[in-house]
Amino acid sequence: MDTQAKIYVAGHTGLVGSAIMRVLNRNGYTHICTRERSQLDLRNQQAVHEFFEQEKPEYVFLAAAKVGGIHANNTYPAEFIYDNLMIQSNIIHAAYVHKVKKLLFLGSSCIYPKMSPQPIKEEYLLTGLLEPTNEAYAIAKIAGLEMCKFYRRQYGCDFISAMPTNLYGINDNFDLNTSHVLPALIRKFHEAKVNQQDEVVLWGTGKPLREFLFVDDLADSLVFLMNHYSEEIHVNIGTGEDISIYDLALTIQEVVGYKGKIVYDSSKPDGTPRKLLNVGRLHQSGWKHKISLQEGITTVYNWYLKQQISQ
Ligand code: GFB
Repeated sequence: MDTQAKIYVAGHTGLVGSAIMRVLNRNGYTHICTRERSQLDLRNQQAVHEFFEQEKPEYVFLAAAKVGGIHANNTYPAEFIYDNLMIQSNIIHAAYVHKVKKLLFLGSSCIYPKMSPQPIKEEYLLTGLLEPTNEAYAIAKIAGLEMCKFYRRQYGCDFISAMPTNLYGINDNFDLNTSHVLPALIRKFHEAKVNQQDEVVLWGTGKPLREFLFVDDLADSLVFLMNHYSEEIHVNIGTGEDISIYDLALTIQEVVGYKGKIVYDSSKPDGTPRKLLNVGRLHQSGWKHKISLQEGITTVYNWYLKQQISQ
C-alpha cells in the first residue's frame, strides 16, 4: 500500500479496527476513510453499495463484526450469524463490484473443529464438528473466508483472510455478560479489590487453554499482510503459546493486586478445551508478535484505570 492510498477501515471504533487505525497512522497512511455505525448500517446492502460508489476505497480492512465472549455467542446465535453474514457479504461483494485493489477479511480461531489436533494448522479447517457455544459465529466467519477464496478464484480479486487467536487490548468490551475472558477478569478482580470482596467467581473449570494476542500486535500483522501476503489460503495470527484460564486468572490477579480467593462456577460452559494456532505460515512470511502477555495485561489494566477515572 502506498502511504497515499485510500484505505477503508470497516469497524474503526472496535477493538481491532481502532488498533488498525493506530498502526496505519503510525506508519504514515493518511488517506483513511471510515463511517460511524449511525451513518452506515453495514447490514444494508444498498447503503454499503452507495458508500463504495461514493468513496471508491483502494484497500479495505474488514474488521466490522458482531463479536462477544462465550456467553454472548451462546445466547444470541441468530444475531451472530445474521449480522456477520450480512456485514461481510455486503462489503466483500461491494469490494469486487467497485474494484478494490485488496481486501483483508478477519475471521477467528473458533472456525476450527472443537477437537482439532493442536497446534491448529490452516489446513484443518472443515475437518470436524465445531464448538457448539460459538457455532453460529464460526459458520459466518467460515463463509466469509470461503467467499474471499472464491472471489479470488473466479474473479481474480486480491482478497485475503487472517484468522486471529483470542484478542485483547484497549477499547475492549468490559461488559460482564458479553465480554471475552480477559477483560472480564480485569474488571472482576478490579471491582473485587475496590469493594474488598473475599472472593471472585469465574466461569467454567479454569482448565481450558487459550492463546492471547495483544490487539496492537494483531493490527501490525494485518498491515504487514496487506503489504506482503497474497495467497488463497487464510493465515493464522497468534503467538504460538497458550495458557490455562486458571493461570491467566492468577496473572491478572497479580497485575490488579487483588488478594482474595478465586472460585470457579462449573455450571458455566468451558467452551473449546484448547485452541492453539500453528503460526508457522505467519512466521515464514516474516512477521512475529512483540508484546508479551504480562506486558499487554499491564497496559490494558492501566488503560482501564484511566477510563474509570475519566467516567
Ligand atoms: O473468552 P471467552 O468468553 O470465549 O472464554 P472463548 C474463554 C474461557 O474463559 C471459557 C472462561 O472457558 C470461559 O468459561 N471464563 C472464566 C470466562 N471466567 C470468565 C468470565 O468471567 N467471562 C468470560 N467471558 N469467560 C470465544 C468465542 O470463545 O472466543 C468467540 O465465543 C470468539 O466466537 C472468541 O471466537 C475469540 O475463547 O471460549
